[in-house]
Amino acid sequence: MSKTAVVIIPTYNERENIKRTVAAVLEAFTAVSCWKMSILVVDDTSPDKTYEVVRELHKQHSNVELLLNQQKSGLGGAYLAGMAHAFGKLQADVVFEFDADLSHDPKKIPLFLKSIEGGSEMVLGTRYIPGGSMPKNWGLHRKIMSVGANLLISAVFANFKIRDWTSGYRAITKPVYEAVHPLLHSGLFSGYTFQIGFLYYALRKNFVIDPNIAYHFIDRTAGESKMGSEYLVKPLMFIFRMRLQEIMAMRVFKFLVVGATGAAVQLSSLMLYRFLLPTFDIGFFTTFFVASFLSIESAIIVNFILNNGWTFADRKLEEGKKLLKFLQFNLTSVGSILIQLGLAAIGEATIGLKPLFTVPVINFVVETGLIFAVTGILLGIGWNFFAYNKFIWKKK
Ligand SMILES: Nc1nc2c(ncn2[C@@H]2O[C@H](COP(=O)(O)OP(=O)(O)O)[C@@H](O)[C@H]2O)c(=O)[nH]1
Ligand SMILES: [Mg+2]
Repeated sequence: MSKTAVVIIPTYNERENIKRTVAAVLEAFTAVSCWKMSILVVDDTSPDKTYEVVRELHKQHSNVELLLNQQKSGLGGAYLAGMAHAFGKLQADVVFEFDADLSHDPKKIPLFLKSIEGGSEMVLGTRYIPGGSMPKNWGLHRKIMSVGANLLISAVFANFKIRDWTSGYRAITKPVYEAVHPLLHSGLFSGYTFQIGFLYYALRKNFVIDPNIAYHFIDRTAGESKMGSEYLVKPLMFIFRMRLQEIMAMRVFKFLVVGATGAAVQLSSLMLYRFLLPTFDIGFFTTFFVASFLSIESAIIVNFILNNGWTFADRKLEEGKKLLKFLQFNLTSVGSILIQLGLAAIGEATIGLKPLFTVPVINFVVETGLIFAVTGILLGIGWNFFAYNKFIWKKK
């Protein structure tokens, strides 16, 4: 049984373009075998009555359909409505995103389908790889903006395999749609945010994505673009918000926040104990050692509670094991102190304490001792993270 693919074309005031676009896509269908191909135009009741032209086309071609929205719902809203209709009533296995202004070369459609036959679950048309390009008539600054924005997105998500995050030429299989569309709603995900957001969630759900169908983006010759520079801020906010959420969910980040909290507790409680202890009249040195010990232990307790409840919440300790693990936790902390002292001792014995250089303006002299201390602290932090993972909150 052959599979079904629906090319979804959202339109808003594309009266001058839609006829040529539909003709070109139908022409491209003739090069496709083994797939049942159709076109679904999603029009938001365009003031220029684009939908009337589509109704005429539907009379001539049984595989050209119109979905008419009563209100303008933006690019994202149009695609979500179109996909629901295509995967539902039209029983599509794959849908295409395709612009009405002939910016996308329909002759590439068979390549997208080939990739899906080869196992891809989502396929991206891409402008910024060999074989693809931006419009010749775009000025240099517009090209730089376009490439720059996409490079920025790659950098923020640390994913340079995807070169074109905003391209509106894509093929999407049903499983991807079903996993991703509940996470999007047209209000928030309009314009480029819809394209970036859809791709972002497909990536996070680990679908097989082929980002390498190169195409030459042709500038529209009729009608107006709906995407102005006002569409830039929302996508930027989206990518930074998502990335921040990811970083804050990362174990290393939580571990560092907890560590810093512990350090703050240690310092402030040290001051408190040194203020309170003299009332017991136990002498200066005893006071000093007891206060130091109590403040370190306070920090350890805070660290233990926060790491157990937050950093390692997914590996929370059983009630019965907590006491033993807490004692082990104290030992790992001793380990980190020993590492720091050991490094300082070795450094002093081999290199010795001497000034290295002076920071200009503030006249701060950097000494080898400072280097030993900083290295020791970093090693101590590394040891703690290793030991927590290895001994205290082991992977289950
Ligand atoms: N149904 C619908 N289509 C839209 C809307 N906004 C844009 N489009 C269509 O989406 C496609 C891409 O829009 P376009 O303005 O060409 O964006 P650009 O290529 O980034 O400049 C075109 O086919 C538009 O007609 C909208 O609000 N509703
Ligand atoms: Mg366009």
